[in-house]
Amino acid sequence: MLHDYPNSILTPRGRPAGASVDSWTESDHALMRTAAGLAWSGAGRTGTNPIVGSVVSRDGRIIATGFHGEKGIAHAEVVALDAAGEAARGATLYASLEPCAHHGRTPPCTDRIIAAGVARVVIPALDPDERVNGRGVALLRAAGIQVDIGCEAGSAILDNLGYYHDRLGLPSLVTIKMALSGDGMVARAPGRRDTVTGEAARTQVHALRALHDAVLVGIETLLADAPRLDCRLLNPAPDRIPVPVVLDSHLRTPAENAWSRAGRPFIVVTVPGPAADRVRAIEARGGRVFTCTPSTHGPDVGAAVAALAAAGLRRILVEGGPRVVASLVATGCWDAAWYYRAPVVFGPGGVPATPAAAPGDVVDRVRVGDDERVRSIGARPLAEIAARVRMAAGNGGPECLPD
Ligand code: AOF
Ligand code: ZN
Repeated sequence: MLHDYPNSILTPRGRPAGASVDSWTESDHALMRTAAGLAWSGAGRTGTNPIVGSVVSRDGRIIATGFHGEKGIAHAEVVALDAAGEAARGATLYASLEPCAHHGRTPPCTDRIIAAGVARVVIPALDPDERVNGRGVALLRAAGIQVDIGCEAGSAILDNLGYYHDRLGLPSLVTIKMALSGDGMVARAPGRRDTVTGEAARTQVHALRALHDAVLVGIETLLADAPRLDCRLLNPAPDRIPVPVVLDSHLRTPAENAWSRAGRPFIVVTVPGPAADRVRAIEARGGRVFTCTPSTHGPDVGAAVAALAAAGLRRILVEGGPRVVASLVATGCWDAAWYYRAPVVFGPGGVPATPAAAPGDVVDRVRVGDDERVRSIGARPLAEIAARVRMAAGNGGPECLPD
């Protein structure tokens, strides 16, 4: 059994009708996971909106599915209900976010769900958007629909963590991604570039990149791997790709690199007193140089995250190397970790991942192709999100959270 504290912290207590918190069925879990998985088809095309997926089901079987494909167009629930047609009457609707209750670019999903005659709605957690935040649930319940909250909550919140950060006014999102071998190595030897995970995991990482504003690596990773840090495996392509960022105290970043050749802007974060000719060379090729306070090894990562936020880059994905990740974890400056472990052995000469396992509270563990993905959440977002959702719950919204 997984350690499921983050999935349970947002679980409802004393729901008015139907199941208690302990009685999510395997089918509820599976269908919610399907809805959440569908949401990723919109990654990188929903702008500041969340990614949302939805499933209409009867007797545990899927009748129709939908996802929010693009900012400004139909929401996931509406797509799924359109596809279901009359079959939605009396069915259960799973949505990976609380259905909206407001007129935005599209009419409220709650109206559509009520009109369709859905009998039960299952969601992981409330929408933190203040226009919704419990109102969706209240409207559905007032129309006699059974609404069950909390299924796969931790996983759904992790999928949309950047959105939760934005809407709750939390500081920058720092996500750590690590790809490691079965024996905990990121490469077979120092300075080497080794493919670790399979195609499915790599594609998923490209979708994860599409949900971030910047992808950050240390200079050693840049010099060893020359990573492109783009989203080329996604089809259709996202609206925009994240800005590559390198932590580099001695400005060893080649001005001529994969990003400058592709005409992509990039950022080099260094420490005070950089060599003026190096700065000029980097700037001439479309790079920007940020100067931040130093720490033991290179620029202070917390200061780098703050400098990126000041430049409008608030969702940061950190893709290595081990030293950068270790310093983020040591300083508590991280929110989520995605660890992909591949079934290969690199041996004792390899470069160890640090930390060797996902830090913090494990939220979920799934197979992605031949690899295993373990996701965890840090104390910062968990405490904040739980507190904020609890506040909304006490404010005329649904009863929702354990004390
Ligand atoms: C849902 N299902 O699929 C999505 C929701 O700009 P708009 O009109 O699309 O509204 C965006 C807000 O709607 C967003 O902040 C969030 O509250 C909700 N997004 N809700 O029921 C969806 N994408
Ligand atoms: Zn909606």
